[in-house]
Amino acid sequence: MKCRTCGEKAAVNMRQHKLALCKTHYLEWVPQQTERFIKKYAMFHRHEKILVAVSGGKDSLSLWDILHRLGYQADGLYIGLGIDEGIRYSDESRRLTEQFAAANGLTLHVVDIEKEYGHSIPVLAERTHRGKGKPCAVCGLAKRHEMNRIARDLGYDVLATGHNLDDEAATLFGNTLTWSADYLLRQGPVLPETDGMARKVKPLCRFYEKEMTAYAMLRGIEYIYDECPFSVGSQSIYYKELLNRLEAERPGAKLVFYIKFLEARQAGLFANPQRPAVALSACPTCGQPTTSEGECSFCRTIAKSASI
Ligand code: Q46
Ligand code: ZN
Ligand code: ZN
Repeated sequence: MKCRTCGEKAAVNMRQHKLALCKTHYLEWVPQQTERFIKKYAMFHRHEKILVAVSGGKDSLSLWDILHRLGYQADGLYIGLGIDEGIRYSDESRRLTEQFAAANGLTLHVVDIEKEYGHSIPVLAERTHRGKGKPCAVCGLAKRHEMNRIARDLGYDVLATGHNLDDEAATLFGNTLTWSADYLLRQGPVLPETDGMARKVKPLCRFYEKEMTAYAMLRGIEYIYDECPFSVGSQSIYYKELLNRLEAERPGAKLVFYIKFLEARQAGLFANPQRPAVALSACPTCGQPTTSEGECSFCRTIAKSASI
């Protein structure tokens, strides 16, 4: 295979795009495409301050790297979950994130859940009996809460996460199997800001996971190879495997599934004009918007963990 741009030996062959590129041209193509998606979906402007949620994995570190290379003002946020499971998962992912920030002269904010709220994520989950043996429900709640808190308190305009096409297609597949209209309506490259909640964007949502792996490797980014130990056996991994089987037979199927959904959503397919808007009020403890009458679910979880 030859690079389409220069004719040299290709380093990456993307059957899904019928495109092969050498290392140099691949490392140019990825930021160019990202910039195109940022503009196409109106994610953010040059003057806006971006907070990138970084986990130490290939997607979020690559996203930070790309935004930095494109000249955006992007700082990082690492949330220490306190997950060990015999592989020092959180310690190692934090080390790699800090190493990346230092090597590139970037600003990184670190929030340690245990220091901030008294317990690590696995302990919080255990003490509050949320999540049937897995801490993922509490983890997701805490990550969303902390990302919003830091974005609001430190004055960021937008919060960027490293979700790739495989993540988005798997979520979409799950939501479609159950026709979860509310989730379908909210899923997309941009979730607009609401009172007290930062805008959320996913600049990598149209890149295949393997494209991000290739980017991280060709850029020499050192990232944590292990997935979070609690992700083993999750529904989203199962959906990703199913979609990969489809993709193997029909290259590009995953991308078409996602893009056609975005077009259908844009055309109003999932909007229900009769549905009343959900009323939100400010949590009396943290101030973040919530659908509950009193405290938000995160503050209730923290209060419960302290009372046991
Ligand atoms: S939710 Fe669950 Fe993830 Fe949290 S505990 Fe690990 S697998 S990190 S995306
Ligand atoms: Zn080339
Ligand atoms: Zn709250």
